[in-house]
Amino acid sequence: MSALLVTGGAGFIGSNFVRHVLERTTHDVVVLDKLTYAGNLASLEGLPDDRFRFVRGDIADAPLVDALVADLDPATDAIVHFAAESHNDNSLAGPRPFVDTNVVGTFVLIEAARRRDIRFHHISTDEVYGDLELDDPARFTEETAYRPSSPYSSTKAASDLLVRAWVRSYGLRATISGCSNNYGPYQHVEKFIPRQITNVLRGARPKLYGSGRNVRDWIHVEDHSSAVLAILGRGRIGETYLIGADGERDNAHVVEELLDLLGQPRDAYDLVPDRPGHDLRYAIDASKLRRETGWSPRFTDFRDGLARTVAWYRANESWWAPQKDDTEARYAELGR
Ligand code: NAD
Ligand code: TDX
Repeated sequence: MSALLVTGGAGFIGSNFVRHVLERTTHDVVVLDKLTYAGNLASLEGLPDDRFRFVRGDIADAPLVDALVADLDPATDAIVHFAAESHNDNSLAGPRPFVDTNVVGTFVLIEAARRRDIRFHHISTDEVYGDLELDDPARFTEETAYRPSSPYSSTKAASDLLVRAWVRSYGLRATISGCSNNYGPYQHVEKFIPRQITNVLRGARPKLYGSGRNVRDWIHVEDHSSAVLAILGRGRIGETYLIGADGERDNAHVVEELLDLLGQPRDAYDLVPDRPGHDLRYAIDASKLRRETGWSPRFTDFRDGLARTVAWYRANESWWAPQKDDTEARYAELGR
């Protein structure tokens, strides 16, 4: 492949993916991003002009999408689709943009891709499978039934089903990946790990929803990027691949580790009212991805990954400070 059209490339995972691709491959990259509250051009600073271009626009804008897709070569190029409204708490407070971007936006992209027969990779989430009991030995596989809980996860599930139908009905050359919770640099401070790090850096206490016992399966964002490249290179058309790095931790454990890394007592956090419908536990079995593509994660030491992430937020206050007050004002309205 020689060029990738990356939607949502100014967001957390998209910007990490773009940097990863430009550093490790010879692909050129065009980013299409609306620059919502979650998109940030500062996350794409310093990229090489001769291989990277940024276009501001909406994935639901069909004429714009068609024009960008017309520049792609079906023999060599691909669309990698990260753009989404991505935050569960926002989806509970106002679901409309989740339907517009995650469902309608994905529809516009796959229509453009199928007309020009462009290879398409759809970025999805483990949340489409709902949740697991804390003591259930099971993990999600590609065969697990869809059972999304939130407006966010239901719109991601809807977009997955559109992609699958376009593969079967129109022969769209697409793959789907469902990843577990990402952490690392350039993540918006509304999300769990950066919210708690930046709270402590500002002298406030971390805020744990409910009991703090909910479990997430953490993966470093660099490992997500390498997995997506592995699927683009070696994944089978029409297939879904789950991406995970065996990183199950409960939220209280994560906060205690962060407090320790930040030089605070491990119990210096507050419990706040729970998120409505809060999924209990996610856990991924990534054996299909490992078996079929040979991928394996590199950031397997979670405490070390957290320490690097803490160091990044310490060193980059100018990146996150502009988001922090608005984000905390939104949480204050929700009582969380
Ligand atoms: P993010 O919210 O940080 O970034 C989303 C980006 O999409 C932003 O730059 C935003 O401006 C852009 N965008 C939003 N609506 C758009 C539109 N209509 N047109 C064009 N651009 C638009 O999200 P993220 O955490 O980086 O997630 C990226 C993708 O990965 C999403 O599809 C998400 O569902 C998926 N995912 C995220 C995680 C995670 O832990 N964060 C885990 C699994 C899957
Ligand atoms: O302040 C907080 N306190 C807290 O206890 C916040 C913001 C979150 N939490 C809890 C809720 C979850 O159990 O931490 C866990 C992680 O929360 P989020 O960062 O909001 O992520 P989650 O809801 O698990 O969804 C994430 O992973 C899957 C991404 O936001 C999604 O885009 C992705 O699909």
